[in-house]
Amino acid sequence: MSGSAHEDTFAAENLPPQALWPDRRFTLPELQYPDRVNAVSELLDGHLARGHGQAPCLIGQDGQVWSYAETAKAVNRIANVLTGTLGLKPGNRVLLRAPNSPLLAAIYLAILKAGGIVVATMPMLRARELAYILAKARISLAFCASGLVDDLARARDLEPGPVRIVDMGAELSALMASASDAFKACDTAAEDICLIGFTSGTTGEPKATMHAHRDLLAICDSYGRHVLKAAASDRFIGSPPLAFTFGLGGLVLFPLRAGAATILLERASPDDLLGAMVALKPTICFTAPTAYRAILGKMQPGAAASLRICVSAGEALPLATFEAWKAATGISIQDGIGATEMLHIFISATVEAVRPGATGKAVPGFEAKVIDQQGRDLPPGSIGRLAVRGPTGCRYMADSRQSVYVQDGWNITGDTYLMDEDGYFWYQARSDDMIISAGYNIAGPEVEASLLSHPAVGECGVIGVADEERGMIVKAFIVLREGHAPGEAMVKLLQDHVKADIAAYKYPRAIAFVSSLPRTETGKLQRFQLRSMANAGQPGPSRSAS
Ligand code: 3UK
Repeated sequence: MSGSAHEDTFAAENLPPQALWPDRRFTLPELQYPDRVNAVSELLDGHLARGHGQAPCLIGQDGQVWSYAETAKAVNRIANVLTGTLGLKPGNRVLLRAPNSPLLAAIYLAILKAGGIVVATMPMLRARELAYILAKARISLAFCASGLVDDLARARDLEPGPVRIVDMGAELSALMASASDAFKACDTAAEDICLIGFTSGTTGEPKATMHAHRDLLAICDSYGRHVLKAAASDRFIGSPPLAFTFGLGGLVLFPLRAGAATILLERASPDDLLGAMVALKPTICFTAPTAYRAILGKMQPGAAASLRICVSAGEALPLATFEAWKAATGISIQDGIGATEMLHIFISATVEAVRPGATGKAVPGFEAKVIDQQGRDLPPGSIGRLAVRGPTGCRYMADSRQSVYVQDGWNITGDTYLMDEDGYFWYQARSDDMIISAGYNIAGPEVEASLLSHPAVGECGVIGVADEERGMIVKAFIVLREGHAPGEAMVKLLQDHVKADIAAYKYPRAIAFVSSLPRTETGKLQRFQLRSMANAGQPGPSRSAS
């Protein structure tokens, strides 16, 4: 029997029409799942049956360890609370609002196990943004960290429907205390939707992507199994929140699939991450390129000695960051491009084959190609739009933008790429961020990478700004490292550096010095903010020259 287990049919009703779905390909034997599967039975309960119950599973910031057996019991308790007192029916959406922690991961798994649909949100969201999510995903139940309830309560008041908010502190503890630690997983179909992930949209309303139980396993058995190749002895660490699917995969799904341990940090600034690296001896790190760069500036020799694999995603990994990390730690950071729409990484470097500066090759199970504006395949060496397909793919919830992301069964990520003769993919820019200056196409990230290779530059962002003569000119916003002063001399120094490093027409004709760059909660540079700063004639949040 392969019918849905959902009693609440909201998800099925809001999937895009099947004609607009991407082609999903299950080309590897390990991607062939039974029609009925609950991801949590595979990721967690299976380990107990195999006698792995005493192994460490979830580790908190304080170093406190939950074994696989303890995690399974907590998950069962919460699942009983969900289906009992809280009245959860399979298919209901449950909102989560909390920083990463073992308890948050346990609640996440409990919702999946009970057949619910997780809608995890970034802790930084405010009432208005939360209200949008409550309405769009039709949510009536939420779990919230004690310190973050205010904005969620305000969001609820903006909403017509009732929303039960469970405080993850004392309230949940009390509910769990009287719940049984045994729970039989909901008999979900592999295709039952189990998570709705909102994109951290830089333009327009956030899009809601839908993923099924099968998809959670598919990223483990493609990227996880063939690229990451984690062992049960590994200890994962990282900064992305579980609401960002980069974090969900890297800090929950991959470690559990491998029977490994995962360190879940409530506070995960570069300083916190570095502190936890020293104290908790992780072996695999998932974070954004800017975090690797920030940590480098503060690292004592040996601080990262326990690490063996470092994964970077969310933004292109600048060559300068790759090289500096390699020099400091001996480790080649593995870049990988992923997307909320695809759930996780689909093109990645591998340990065996890192080509510095390139993102990498298509992850086993995925296909990737470069196409032109009309959708025709381009030969190696050409620059065009990235198209991918594989076991996962984009399904937006009730959103007309489905037919923009999925064309001819391929997922069009919105990135401009070049594929070389050997099948390595070289990132150029977001397609709508390409700068066209005096007829030349210039990719902002390439100019950023060049600037970052200068010792005075801490962080930078490059955009095109309107120019009468050239149509657009390249403008760089730069955060200088300590001990370097802004001013005309610095502008000239950095311009000359870029001219000597890459084709001279790409050099930034305008430079503004700022104290910080606008970033999303997932660590991405907000180029649209830089553009509006440039349009408003404001050089940036603070001091400036030029
Ligand atoms: C950009 C990259 C160059 C690219 C994500 C890993 O970032 C994730 O998902 P989002 O939906 O953003 C997707 C877009 O981000 N991007 C991501 N990684 C890279 N650009 N090099 C990279 N390595 O524009 C992409 O289309 O926030 C990343 C796993 C899960 C994710 N959701």
